[in-house]
Amino acid sequence: MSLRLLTAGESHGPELAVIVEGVPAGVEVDSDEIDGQLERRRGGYGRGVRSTKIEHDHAEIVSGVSGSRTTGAPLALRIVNRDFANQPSAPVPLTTPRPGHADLAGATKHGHSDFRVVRERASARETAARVAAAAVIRPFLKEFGISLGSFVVAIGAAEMPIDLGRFTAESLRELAAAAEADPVRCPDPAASDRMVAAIDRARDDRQTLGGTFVVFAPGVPIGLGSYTHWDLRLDGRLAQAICSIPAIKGVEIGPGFELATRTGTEGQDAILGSPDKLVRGSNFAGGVEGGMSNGQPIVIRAAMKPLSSTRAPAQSVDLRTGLAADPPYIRSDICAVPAAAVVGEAMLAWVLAQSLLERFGGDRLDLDLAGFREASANPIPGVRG
Ligand code: EPS
Repeated sequence: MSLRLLTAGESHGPELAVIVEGVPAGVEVDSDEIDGQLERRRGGYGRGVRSTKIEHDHAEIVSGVSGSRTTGAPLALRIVNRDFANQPSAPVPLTTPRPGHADLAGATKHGHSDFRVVRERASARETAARVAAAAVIRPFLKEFGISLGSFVVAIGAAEMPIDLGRFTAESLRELAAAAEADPVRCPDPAASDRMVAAIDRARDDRQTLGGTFVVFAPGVPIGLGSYTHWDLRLDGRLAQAICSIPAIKGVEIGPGFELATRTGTEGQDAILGSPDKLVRGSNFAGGVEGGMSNGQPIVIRAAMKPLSSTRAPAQSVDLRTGLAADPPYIRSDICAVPAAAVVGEAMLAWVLAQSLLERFGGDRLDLDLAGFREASANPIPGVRG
């Protein structure tokens, strides 16, 4: 069974629509949990007035649930855009494409002369739909012992020190718990203060800031994904999913870029212990070996570019007049890295759920879990354990 997600809706249209297909029957659905995830995504220091003051995202479940459990039929959800009510009835067309946005390529591709049409769908507002969909599937992952978390590592030049290959499930969970209460979702208080100050400076300078964040998942069973074909490799799928978040320009599995500077021996995660309890000396692989989960926490770092809408002037051309022009400033966030980290969790959840269902599923949660327990009890035929 494959798990599929479709989203529809424009940033300032009446609502976002979500269809989730392929969730096994019997998964608990908690509307408050879904809204809680939406709330996490909406926040973070540096967000603009839209996210902080106008929207109060709520996902209404339209189908696919009976009582409080999934039925196996597609789920439909809707998230109303409160800002729709504030939209002018005759909006001014946008004819000067903004560098860094989808404006120019999107309008050229589809033949639009008003870039607003492109902007409306390209907006990161769409990620609310993804977070709602992932919130539906997170309880399914929990049944298999998989948890998820995230924290912000850098905003602009303000950075917390990390050692990506040495995190344990416990240390990751502690960092994520500390991040939850922090305005920029950074678990290091001194770094967080520097990040907040950097966002304030950027606002004063009419600038925006990007940054990096870590998303992780402990408890992932061995063998999700596959070494047998390129498009089944888990790391490739994870990179695609994370890179599909607007403004993400870099994805690293474990300390991928640092690994490139090491020797083969220095980059290995030693296999230690005995056949009945194998342990690994480190997690430089970020939880993926040979395109498959290896039982270690999945650890990913992603890089987000600074948002391209700046109050400071930008260079462009008004395509009506052909003259050089500063594109109009259209309201934006100063920094959305904390929100992107929450979306990163959603994308990680999604890929893991897809991979789990490919391996164990999935029409019925109880049968999926039975297959999972059997596989866990019989790891490698003929090997002591
Ligand atoms: C976004 C621009 C801002 C953000 C928006 C994403 O909205 P607006 O253009 O209405 O000011 O606040 O994000 C959200 C509303 C959201 O819920 O994430 C953009 O252009 O991508």
